[in-house]
Amino acid sequence: MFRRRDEYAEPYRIKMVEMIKPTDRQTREELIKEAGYNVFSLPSDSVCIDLLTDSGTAAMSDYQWAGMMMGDESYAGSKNYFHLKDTIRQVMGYEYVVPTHQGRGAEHVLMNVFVKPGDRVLGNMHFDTTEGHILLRGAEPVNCLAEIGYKVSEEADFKGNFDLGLLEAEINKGREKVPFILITVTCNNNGGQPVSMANIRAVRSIADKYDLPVFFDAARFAENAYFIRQLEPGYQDKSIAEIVKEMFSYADGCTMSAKKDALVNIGGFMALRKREDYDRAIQWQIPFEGFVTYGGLAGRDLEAIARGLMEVLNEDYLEDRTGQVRYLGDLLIEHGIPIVRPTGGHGIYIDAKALLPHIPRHRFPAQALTVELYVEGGIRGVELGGCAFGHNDPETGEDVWPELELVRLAIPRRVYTDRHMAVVARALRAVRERASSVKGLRLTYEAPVLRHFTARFERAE
Ligand code: P70
Repeated sequence: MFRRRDEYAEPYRIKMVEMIKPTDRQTREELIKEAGYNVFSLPSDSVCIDLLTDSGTAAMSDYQWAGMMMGDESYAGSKNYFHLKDTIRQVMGYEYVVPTHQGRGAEHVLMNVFVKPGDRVLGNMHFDTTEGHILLRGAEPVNCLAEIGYKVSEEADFKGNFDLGLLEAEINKGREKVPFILITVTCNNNGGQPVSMANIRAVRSIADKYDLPVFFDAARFAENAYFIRQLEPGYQDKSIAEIVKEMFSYADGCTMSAKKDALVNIGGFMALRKREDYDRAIQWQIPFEGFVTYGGLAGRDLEAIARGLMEVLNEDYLEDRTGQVRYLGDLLIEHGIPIVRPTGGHGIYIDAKALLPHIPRHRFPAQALTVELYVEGGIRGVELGGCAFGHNDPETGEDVWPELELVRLAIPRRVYTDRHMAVVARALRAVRERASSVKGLRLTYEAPVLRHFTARFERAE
């Protein structure tokens, strides 16, 4: 099913390197305190191994860089836009393309076109920016993830799947309040877990029964397709390109953060099947993102996306990419670190509640672990737990906590080697060994939406 890591080598060689600046523990202690115990506020050159995100952090290929020199920077009708449009038609099967500055720009357009105040947007598990945009429209994000998706230590193949019964029950609470169904591939919040083709197909048939549109949040569509190829019966002899085409055939369009599976440093788009949806989308794109053929991006960025979308379909690349994530996961399991199982497509998710059971939810165990990992090894992960997804209920004044309290180590694409992974594993083992002395954090500042990006903390005694 999956080849061992030492049975194959990286399917690329390295042409340019970026030096990493070493830091000492004392300096890191001072820097993290200054940063309000929030790794988003650290200067990146004080980070040795940066696993904050796999978004916009990929190493582009020589072919993509060559494309950057071919940028047509015309305000209207850039040839790179037409290249991107042709590529998206070929890869995804959608005719209409709305470039945006990044994924959330596409989400903004999608929500403005389809969502009204009081609506309920159903998905397997909405990502935080998606949730933010739904809330900003005065609507409600509703997750219909299958129960197994919340069970961090239980092994199952497609933990990003919808609970189809729950999805239908949610539709039946009021069909007219549901603007569309959103399938996020892979499911970022619970570990980069894939959604099976069978589940996608079933979501489509439920949508047809109620005459609802279906969209993908396609940020990691190629990684999802790779898991389908490896794990789902009937797909072993299909190419990634064929699987991707079938996935997208079940939806009316997608939003995409090109910063993930288009292997670029910036960009996004919305792709649509129907002309009438496109005509409505560009009414929001033009004022917020830019003219229809560039949408906030330079021509050279559009070219790099077009080239990246083809490159990401390469099976050797996807094997190496997901294989490196699994390699780190296996090392952590060996070191006794509780992680979400099985490992997903783009990162490792550590169960902070299990590693730091003495820290209560309101002292942010996952945030505390993120801080400790930085102090220990200069490694930057990100909290996806009570700070990112928790909130204070304005009516009851009570804290509302998400199901999961995770620290994510997202692996940038084609950037780090397996030895970097080994260093990460060693640092985490050191934190685990002194886990009982790790202190929680007190929240001292929070913004009303997407608070994790700018929150500030102090160490609690
Ligand atoms: C990540 C980044 C972005 C994202 C996503 C999905 C499934 C849409 C978007 C928005 C965000 C992030 C999180 C923590 C630290 C840094 C960055 N995900 N849908 O790393 O796309 O960022 O292009 O606006 O995962 O997972 P965009």
